[in-house]
Amino acid sequence: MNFLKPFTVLTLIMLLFAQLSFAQEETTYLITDFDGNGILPNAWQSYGDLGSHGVVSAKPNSDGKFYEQVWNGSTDEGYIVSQSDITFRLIPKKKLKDKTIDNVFLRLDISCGGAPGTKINIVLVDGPNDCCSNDVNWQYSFVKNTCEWETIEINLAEFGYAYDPSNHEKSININKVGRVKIGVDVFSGTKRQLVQFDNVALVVKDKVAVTGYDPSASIADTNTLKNGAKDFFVGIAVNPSRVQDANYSAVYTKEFNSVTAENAMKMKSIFKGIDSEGNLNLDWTNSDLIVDFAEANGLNVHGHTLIWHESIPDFIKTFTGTNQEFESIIEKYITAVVTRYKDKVDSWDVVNEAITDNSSALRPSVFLERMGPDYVKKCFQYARNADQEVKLFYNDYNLVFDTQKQKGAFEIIDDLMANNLIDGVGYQMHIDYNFPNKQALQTATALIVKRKLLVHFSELDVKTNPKGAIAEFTEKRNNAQAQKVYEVVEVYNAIPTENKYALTVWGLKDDDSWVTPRYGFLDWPLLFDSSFGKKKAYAAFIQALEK
Ligand code: 9MR
Repeated sequence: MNFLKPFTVLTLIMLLFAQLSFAQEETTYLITDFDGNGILPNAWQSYGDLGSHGVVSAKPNSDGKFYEQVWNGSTDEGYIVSQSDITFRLIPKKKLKDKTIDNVFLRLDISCGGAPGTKINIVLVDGPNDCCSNDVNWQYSFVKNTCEWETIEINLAEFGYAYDPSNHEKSININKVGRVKIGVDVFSGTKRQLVQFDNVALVVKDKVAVTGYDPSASIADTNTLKNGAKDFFVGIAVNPSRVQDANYSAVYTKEFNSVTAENAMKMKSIFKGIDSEGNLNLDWTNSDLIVDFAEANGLNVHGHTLIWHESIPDFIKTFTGTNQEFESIIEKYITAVVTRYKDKVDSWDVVNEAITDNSSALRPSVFLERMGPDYVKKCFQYARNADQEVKLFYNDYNLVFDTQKQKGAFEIIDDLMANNLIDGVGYQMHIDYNFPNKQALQTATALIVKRKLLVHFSELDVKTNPKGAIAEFTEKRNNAQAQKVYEVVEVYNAIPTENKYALTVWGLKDDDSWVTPRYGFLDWPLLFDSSFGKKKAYAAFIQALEK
């Protein structure tokens, strides 16, 4: 047993005493302590490798007093979840009836036994199988940076979906906790990684301490988003009609110091045709309006986006010339746009959303088809040739939690870095009020920071009604959204200054958002309500900056 263990046990005893004096506030269920010969209390049923009497020293180096899981990594870097290595399972026998997801916590002692930086997944399985079919698999990922034993406590509400993205919209029904299996799963890695754990418990709290966003704190009207952000831009997605509308432009210029054209700088808006000599017909009306507005008001411009499979004019989709001609047209297009806005646009999303969902492969597109798998690199090279100063970004969605897509994206990014063609990565933050969790945001952000690239949290909006379950914006969702915004801003603000670029909100008012028309459910995803009123999410943004 690790020499630190007695302290952990002591801490637990103290915690138990503390619980006694506040018995009505916290109830610990189903604790399992492997010191006691791995005996499982009646409340737990073991499953899988544990055998019928609790822990078996099935793994090397385990003394049987805590449970140990070892991964002898052989792959490049920790992206792959080894499902076969989920060997620890406890099935609570007792159902936790009438407890909401907000007040049930998983508590456990954990150590990484000598490999700091070990990535850990804890998995909840709500269903009959171990993995995937018919199950709802929820996952909580974090990186353990020190290997001292520590007691961690995770709100079950912070678990995100694991293996099956179609479970994304499902919630954990706490009345089903009786069928939840808890697994600890070690991410693969280049070196041997190890996780040890003990004293696993489900804790039900009557009162949940508020961390993060404080709904009772008021924000002075003189505060603004941009003033709170000391070392990065706070951006807003705009469009031509709104920059000309005094109600909007007043808020844009008061609160924000950077703009992104929501649609006006996409290929479909600018590229109108090709004449018989191969000259491009480009319409700058809308893009100029936005760039001029930014210039007149001293705002930064982030360009969005040169190449995106969803914004292609028909004549490009159906182009009948040779591949060589196609490529030359794309080069001309990128060169023309970047050149026109040289010294005016500070940064470009060069290629947007190039990777297929839940996969590391390039998304099928006319660009891939006509220019080959190197098309991303070619486009970045054209942009770089046109302007050596402008910052070049790769931008995509779900990169925080779609580990396959993340892997594919960083393969591209690493290749671009090797060729000195990229300055930053945009994580589109189209997220939900309860997903992804803060830890996942931090872990994914660290992947950009460690590469010394700029981080753009682009396209922030926080869905409050992803399943269409509510008909009006409830106070509970309002607070939950504010808490999620708080976490996003907190994570962004904590990254080193040299890696910061911008945090961009994808629209001003709830009723302006693309979310409701796209998903067909009424939603309230932004920082301002439909009357330009500041929402709790707005206050949370500022609070997180003041922390
Ligand atoms: O918000 C944009 C919406 O108004 C457009 O109709 C749509 C198609 O051009 O694009 C939306 O913005 C997308 C962004 O450009 C790229 N990431 C996903 C965004 C939401 O769909």
